[in-house]
Amino acid sequence: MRTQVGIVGAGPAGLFLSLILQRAGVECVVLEARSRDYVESRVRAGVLEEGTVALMDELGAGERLHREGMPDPRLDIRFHGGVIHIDLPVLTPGKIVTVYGQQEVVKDLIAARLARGGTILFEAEAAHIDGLDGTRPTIHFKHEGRDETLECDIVAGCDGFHGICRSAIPEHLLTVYDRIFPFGWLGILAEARPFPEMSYSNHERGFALASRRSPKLSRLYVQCAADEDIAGWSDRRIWDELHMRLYDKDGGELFEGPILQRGVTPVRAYIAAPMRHGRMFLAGDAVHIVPPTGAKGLNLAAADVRVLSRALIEFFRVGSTERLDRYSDTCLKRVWKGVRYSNYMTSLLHRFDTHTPFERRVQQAELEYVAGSLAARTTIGENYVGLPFEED
Ligand code: FAS
Ligand code: PHB
Repeated sequence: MRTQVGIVGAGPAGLFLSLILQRAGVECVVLEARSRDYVESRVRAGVLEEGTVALMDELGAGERLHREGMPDPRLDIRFHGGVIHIDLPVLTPGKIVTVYGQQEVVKDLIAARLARGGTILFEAEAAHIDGLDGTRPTIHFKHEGRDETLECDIVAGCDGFHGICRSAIPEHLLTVYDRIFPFGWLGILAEARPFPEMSYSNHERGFALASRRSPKLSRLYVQCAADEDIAGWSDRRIWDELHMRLYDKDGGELFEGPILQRGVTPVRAYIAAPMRHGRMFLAGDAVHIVPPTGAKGLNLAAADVRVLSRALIEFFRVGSTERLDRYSDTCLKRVWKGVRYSNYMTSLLHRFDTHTPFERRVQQAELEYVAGSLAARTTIGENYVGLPFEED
């Protein structure tokens, strides 16, 4: 097989890229290791920035998002001193976020890609890539029991943190920045009336988050050990911890219900630079991971692809590599601001067993400061809704 852009991975990054390129008449093929059912049922992120919603609309894939997604004008931060309201219409006029599950985004993008005759090969696992330092890289992959190759002009590595593209870059050429937090998130999807507001909570027993997926589906998280064995968490224990950590003393706010899905996610910040090697360009989790506290993972993947697609379209239309040569630096500016915000929110809201009494008091003082400062609440608001894109 041959194409102009070989895209490895059908997560948000790969799918957004395929639709933008297809609209611009650039040929591309998406290779996805897992089945369509699998990628469409993976419960992950839930908060879409304004820019990500706009991209869905631009690609004509936003109809269900506007019908089923939940515009969210506020986020609350609970702590022993009370509740901090981050009111977006007041703090970031005209900008809000939309709550809409990542698996729904992936479903809409796959449907749009296939409806327009685009190619996505499912259960097609890329094994290795060669020729990256030339002009005709080749992706070697397995599909339907056969060894296949995809010759292309450009490889887009959108294969997530555990993919193969990043490791195709010689180690000595990559600079890695990494912070592994000493805890994880135990997340559940429950058939229960959700909390009215997106609510993050700092509690002495640990962090908790109350989000949602629909008026009848709750998405809830509690901080747990980084290597937590989920088998040690009965439904009762999960709900009890959520009630306590969300300061739901009389149990009147948090509704319980059947738990449909549960899992433990590590909390980590990871950035590899540069996001390019020869004819291969990395985007999304393939090259950066942000702690989920900032709800930035999916949105940064979309932002990378926004930059990469413009550069690729210019390359194929006029042969210029000027934008491609700037791709990594352009994206890393936004990535590091997303990491900064996610790191700040993670440090503000979680219980660190390694904290000294001094550090614990500073964390409490930070929460009290935010509670009393319009400027601090505005800073959180403007990062939460998504920083403006730096048009270049
Ligand atoms: P993805 O990982 O989504 O997609 C990569 C795709 O490449 C996958 O479909 C994979 O199957 C495929 N692939 C891998 N290797 C391949 C190969 N060799 N050949 C072909 N295909 C291959 N972000 C938030 O903002 N909020 C959250 O609450 C949140 N929760 C998360 C929970 C979990 C368990 C995980 C892992 C991540 C979570 N994230 C969250 C981050 C997440 O949403 C990512 O930021 C988002 O999926 C990034 O999208 P992609 O870069 O497309 O990577
Ligand atoms: C979610 O709804 O899954 C969600 C919301 C906010 C976050 C992380 C995840 O910071």
